[in-house]
Amino acid sequence: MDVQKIIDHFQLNDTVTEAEAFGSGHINDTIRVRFAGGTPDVVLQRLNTSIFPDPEGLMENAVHVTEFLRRKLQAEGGDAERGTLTFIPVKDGGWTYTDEENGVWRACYLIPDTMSYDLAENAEMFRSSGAAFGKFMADLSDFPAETLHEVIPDFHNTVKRFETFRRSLEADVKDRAASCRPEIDFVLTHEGLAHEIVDRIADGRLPLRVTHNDTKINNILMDKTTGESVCIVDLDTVMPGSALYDYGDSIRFGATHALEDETDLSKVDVDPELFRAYTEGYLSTTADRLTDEEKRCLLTGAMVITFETGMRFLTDYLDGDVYFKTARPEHNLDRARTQFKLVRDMEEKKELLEGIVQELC
Ligand code: GN1
Ligand code: MG
Repeated sequence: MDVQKIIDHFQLNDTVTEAEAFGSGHINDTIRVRFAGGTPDVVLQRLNTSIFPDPEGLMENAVHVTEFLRRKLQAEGGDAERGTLTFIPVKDGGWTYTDEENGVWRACYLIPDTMSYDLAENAEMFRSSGAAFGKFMADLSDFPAETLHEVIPDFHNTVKRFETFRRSLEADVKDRAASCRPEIDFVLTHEGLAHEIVDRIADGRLPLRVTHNDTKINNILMDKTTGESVCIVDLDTVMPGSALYDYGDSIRFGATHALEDETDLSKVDVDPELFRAYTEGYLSTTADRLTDEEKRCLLTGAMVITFETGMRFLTDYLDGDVYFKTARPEHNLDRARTQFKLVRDMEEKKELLEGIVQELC
């Protein structure tokens, strides 16, 4: 791939000196680009267009959201340069460049002196990420939701995700079902969980908000020196959704000391202290906005999204690994197993975790 040729289509006029793979996303390809002539480093990404069929719509969302957040940051005297992403326009107009092989590219400036973590280094870092994701939602509370493109319809509709799982199980195109019976049974016996949030949204007990929808801690850039949250990234799935999925997704990914694809399940459990830290941080920026029902359902949100994510990994395993990037044959199955182990652990620690939520609310 000729990175210089791609870069030349963006409003950047400089010579590329280095291009290296960057980050740990499961969907898009990400490259960090350095330049000879003083242009700050750029993050270049090829979007996965089978998952994101409307990349220009996706980019309109991302640009609109970052501009909105930048204005808010400026108004409150924050660091607007580091606090939001700055996307780079394409010379011919728009925000994406399509190459000869139909690869769709977008670019933004890298935010200096920051890094992202796949696991929180300590409770303080996790608390700070909770405050940042909470603030993101709070800042977007007056964003015009009706202008957003729905990039992936029913993204966190757990009931539909369950139906998709069942279809994949029936088709069993790779003959893999026999090798993951315990995981399949886990999903089938937890069908009720799929309804917990979807049904409450449907009958109005829970509100829709503009949410991030992919609140893994590695989607926050942290200051390299202080460990403070600087900027929220990966705005690809910003859409109307439930606050509970955002809160829950952070807990699923970060309130444990194990990676999402850990194969030693004895290491996979929820650490109540990390759970407390995130909840504290999150409520510090959202407590005055969340409804009583949302507060009551926080732990449920964590259980539902963890179940949903495990079910998505297992569905992809049954489908033959066509959605998430994998690095080994049973990668998706390993990921599904960690998620179900976490759900089981949350069930076991339910009283303790509910107690923490109630104490903090
Ligand atoms: C995907 O690409 P990445 O790593 O930001 C996925 C999320 C999952 C996550 C699981 C568009 O996110 O929904 O929760 O993997 N993104 C999409 O790690 O499906
Ligand atoms: Mg993502």
